[in-house]
Parts: sequence; C-alpha cells; structure tokens
Amino acid sequence: MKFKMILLLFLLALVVSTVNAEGQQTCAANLEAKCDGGSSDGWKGEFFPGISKIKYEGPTSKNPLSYKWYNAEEEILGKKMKDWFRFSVAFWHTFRGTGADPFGAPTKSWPWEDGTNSLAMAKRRMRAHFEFMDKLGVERWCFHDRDIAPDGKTLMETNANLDEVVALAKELQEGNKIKLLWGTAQLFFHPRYMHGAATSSEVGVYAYAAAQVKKALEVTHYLGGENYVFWGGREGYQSLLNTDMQRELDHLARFLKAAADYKKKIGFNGTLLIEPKPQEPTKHQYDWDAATAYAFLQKYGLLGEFKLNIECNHATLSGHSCHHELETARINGLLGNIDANTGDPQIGWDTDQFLTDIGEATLVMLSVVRNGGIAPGGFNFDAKLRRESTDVEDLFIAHISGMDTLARGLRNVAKLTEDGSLAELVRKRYQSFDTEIGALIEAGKADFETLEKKVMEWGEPSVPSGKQELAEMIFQSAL
Ligand code: XLS
Ligand code: NI
Ligand code: NI
Repeated sequence: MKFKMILLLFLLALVVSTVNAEGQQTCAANLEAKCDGGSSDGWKGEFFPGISKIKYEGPTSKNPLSYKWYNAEEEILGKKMKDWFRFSVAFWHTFRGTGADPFGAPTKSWPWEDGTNSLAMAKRRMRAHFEFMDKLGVERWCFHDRDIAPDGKTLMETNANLDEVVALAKELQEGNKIKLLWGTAQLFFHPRYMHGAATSSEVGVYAYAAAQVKKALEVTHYLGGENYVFWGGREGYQSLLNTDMQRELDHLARFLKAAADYKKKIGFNGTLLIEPKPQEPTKHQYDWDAATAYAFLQKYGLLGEFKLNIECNHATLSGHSCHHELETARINGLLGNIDANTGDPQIGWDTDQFLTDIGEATLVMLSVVRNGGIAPGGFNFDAKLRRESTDVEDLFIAHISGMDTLARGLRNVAKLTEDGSLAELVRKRYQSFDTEIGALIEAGKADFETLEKKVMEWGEPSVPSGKQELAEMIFQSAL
C-alpha cells in the first residue's frame, strides 16, 4: 500500500515536471539569473500561454482579446483592411519599454525578462516578439538597432551582436510570414550623441553616426525592410548662443545625402523617411514639422529621395493636428508612413498613447484614403502601455484597441464617401473658381490688370457661408 502510494506520487511528480518543461519558462524570471550561461536563450514553450490567436468577433463581442472592428480580410473602399493599414509593432515600446518615467522606476516585469542586456536575452525577447505578432495577427514590425541587440565594447563587437540577433529575426520572419516595415538607428541614447549625431559639433561623432547608419541600412536591407526612418531626436539645439545653426543644417543635409547614396549603392529600394518632431529631447528639433522638413528637403535638393513619417503625438506637440500634418505631407507627395499614436491634452510631452479617439482616427483615415493608401509605408504603433498597466495581456489589449479605433475610422470614411455630402460641400465652396476667370487664375494667366477690370465689371462680390457647422454635423453623423 505504502509502496503503491510512493509510486503514484513519483509518477505525478514526473508528469508535473514534464508539463512544466514543455509549457513554461525554464529560467527564473528575475534579475541576475543566466540559467544557461548565455549560450542559448533558454526558454521553452510559449511566451504568452493562455492567449490564442486574436480573432475578429464583431462589434457586439465583449471579449477584450478579440477584434470588434478590425477584420483583416474584409474589403472596404476597394482594399482589404489589412492593406489599408499595414499595421506594425514597435519593438522598442512593446519589448523594451519598462514603464520608467523621469520620476519613477520601471514597473513592468515581463516573465521572459531576466534583468540582463545579454545577447541571449536579446534573442529570447526576439522570439517573444514574433510570437506576439503572430498571435495578434500583425504582419509588420519596426526596430532601432540598439533595441534588438546590446552594445559591445567596440563598433565591431556591436555590429557582430547585431548580426547575430538579425540572423535570428530573419529566420523568424520567414517562419511567420512577417515583414519589416522599417528599421532605424538609435542616435540619441548613447552619451556620445549628447550634442547631436549628424549635427554634433564633434567630427568624430558625425563619423560614428554615419558608420552606425551604414550598418543599420545594411541590416534593414537584409531583413527586406520596406522603409528606413531618420528621427533626429538630438538633431537640434538647447541654445542658439553656442550653436552654428547654418553649419549644423548643412551637416545634416550632407549626412542624409550620403545615406541616400549608400542606399543606392547596396541596392536597397526601401523609402527613406524623415520623422518630424518639434522638441523633446532637444528644445528645438530641426525637423520641427512636415512643412519645415519639406522646406529643408527642397533647399538641399533632397526631394525625391525622402518622404515623411508623420507621428500624431509629434503633430500635436508642434501645435498642429495630426490631420494637418498628414494633409501637409499628402499634398506635397510626401506621405510615407504614420507613427500611430496620440498625446494627452493635459501632459506636455510625447506620451505615445495608443489612439482611442474615433473622431481623430476618422480624420487620419480621411487623409490616408485621399492618398490612396500609404504603401510601402504603414501604421506603426509607436505607442506604449501606461506605466500603471502591468499585465502581459495589456500588451495585446492596447494593440487591439488601437487597431479597432483606426478600423472604425476607416469604416467612417467609407460612410462619408458613400454619403458624398461632405465632398459636395467642399466642391461647392470653391465652385466660383470653376469658371473662365477662375481657370485663368489657376493657370497663372490672370494678371492684376485683368482682375481689376473684372472687379469694375462685377462690383462687390457676394460672399456665401462657409458652412463649417454643417460640415461638422455631416462628419459627426458618420462616427
Ligand atoms: C520619438 C520617436 C521615435 C521614432 C524612432 O519620439 O517617435 O520613437 O519613431 O526613432
Ligand atoms: Ni515615432
Ligand atoms: Ni515620438
């Protein structure tokens, strides 16, 4: 009897330990633990056990882990929803975001993190990232070079680390049919970049940044990246008193031209994108907003080589709306990509929240639909969980919510398009130009004498209502 009991307990223990080895982590979820000495990433089984593939369940679903509005394969305005959006997960927020803020320590303790910045940890994180995208049903991702692999002691060692993680990412991309929307170089975190990268006052730093971008372009190309982003977080100034602004802008232009040349040299066909932002961390970033970036590209003969990556939170920081920035980019043929996020009207910095305002999402989608889509760009969730959101499932919920909000925006634009009255209101507003004299003006053939003659003939012009409230009413009725 006693023997039978012991045998039973032994068998039970065996079953439990096997299940554990197959389905759970094998490394402690903490601190200095390097359970396998760093040779492999030492994780077996799923990273997100208990979460299965997120499905479309429709607007009546109460399941937080389902799509209510985003139905990837559904056709809207002649394109599948997934092709309008080309959604992307930002590796830095989702897998490197710690919840720390200028006043407080990290709050996240994801089970797969061991507290180190080792190469083994980088690989484990990469595998968690691909399982996350697969379960979420998002087919694209974005990264900074230093998010995905740790710095080494020399540039050579750093590049070797990067190559090792990139090789794994390439394997995982192929296995999961996931693509790289864009890569970028982190030219703002390391102290060497404190005065800027391409606009640093130190020539050695300019050269270092060039070497870093060279490598980042190469790995982006190797991973089949569809775009490459330049966000000049430290390309700006804190004080004009110690800054030669003209020289710094000239250097920035030389740097971007060299990047465009190198892109061609290695046969990389992705679009180069500049991401405007007015400030933070600098007091004044040179690529302040879309119009400033456009003027810069024009001045330095770089139009045609670059497009823009518009981030909604950056738009509001610059005193514009996201819609304004998107329209400015669109009408100049520069709308390349969207960093889909939003800010907080009461907090003055780049809070990088997931977009949940349906009105804002509808305005964003108005521009995107007018542009005929944004491929080869996409919607990159440059957005992070709030510091207080600490469950693993929150990572899913946040992305689902952002995707559903934008999907509602697209559905609303389809309603507005079908209804047609908003477009008709705008058409009517300008119809006085659909005349002989209007056509002359638009063709640049109406001189001031001709126009003066017309005024003598017409007398005081009649000025009709702008119908703003009606436009707002039509817009609201689609939400
Ligand atoms: C920061 C930027 C950054 C870029 C990529 O404010 O949004 O995350 O998108 O370097
Ligand atoms: Ni961004
Ligand atoms: Ni940002």
